[in-house]
Amino acid sequence: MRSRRDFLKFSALSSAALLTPTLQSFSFAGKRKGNKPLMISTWNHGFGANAAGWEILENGGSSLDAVEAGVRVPEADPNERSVGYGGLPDRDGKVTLDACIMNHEYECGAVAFIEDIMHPISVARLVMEKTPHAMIVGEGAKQFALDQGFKSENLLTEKSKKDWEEWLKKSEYKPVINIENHDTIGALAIDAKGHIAGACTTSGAAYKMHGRVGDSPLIGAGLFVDGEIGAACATGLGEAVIRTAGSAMVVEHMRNGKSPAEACEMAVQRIMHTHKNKMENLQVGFIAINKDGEYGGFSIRNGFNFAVVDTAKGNRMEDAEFKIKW
Ligand code: SD4
Repeated sequence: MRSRRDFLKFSALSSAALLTPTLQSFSFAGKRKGNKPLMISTWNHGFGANAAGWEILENGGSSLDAVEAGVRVPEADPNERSVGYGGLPDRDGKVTLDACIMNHEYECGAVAFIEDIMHPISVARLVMEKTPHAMIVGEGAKQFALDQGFKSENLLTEKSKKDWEEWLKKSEYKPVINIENHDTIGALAIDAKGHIAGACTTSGAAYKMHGRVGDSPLIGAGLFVDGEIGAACATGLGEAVIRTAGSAMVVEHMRNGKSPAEACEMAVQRIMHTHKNKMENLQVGFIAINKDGEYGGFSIRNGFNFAVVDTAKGNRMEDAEFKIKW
């Protein structure tokens, strides 16, 4: 964690940059080029997600199937404390999940504040494919999932329950983001046909208020796909991403000719500008890909990494570029 001195040092150094209105031309992020098909996924758990997605992509399958299969891996893993089964609960001890998915044809589906369903991403996909709606929340989302044959199951593991009970002793209301290296999983892929898709799923901020929904299930905030341009997804403090329509902004920067990494950096820059009085411990990261198979990631602070898989180099972890050292 940064000391107050570092924080002041950072503030003095960066306030001029944060206040300049010329953010459009301010970019340091490098270019990273993969080849198609390609999949990238957030954080260390992105590695397992990529492995599952890659089985589909290398056999000629669709990017939509790949991202869904990919993010189902951490959703089902009780050791991933920020996604699906085993996710940390809200302050009332309830595990409530948010997810969304989008294909290359501007079709999307989302669920938010859903309980007892291990794979919200697959429910989100069915919202997209089987309903005229884009998003269903809470009890309605659970009912829809049950009607579609999903099982109701307790997602609060003993370990997450213990941690929550420990938290209750102080009940300090500070939604915790980026605990260790486990967080929201966002996955983006481009398949052999050149179709792009994305998926994002999370248990949200640990010990959040009951009913709180973050950016992750919100199309345009946690995820955005434009089949003609590229795709982006976000991780970090959802409120900051919502306030800036983060992922949609990344895609718009790519539309205007920026590389994925540059576009992510510009969105990070915008968040830093709009949150200049709320920067303490603020972390947000984006990953993005474009139609040409370029990809990139950028975060406010160091520590954000993502997995990349393609035929040239296989599955590997890469660090995102960043603006501030913790
Ligand atoms: C949220 N963006 O609910 C999610 C949490 C997250 O890194 O991504 N943390 O705000």
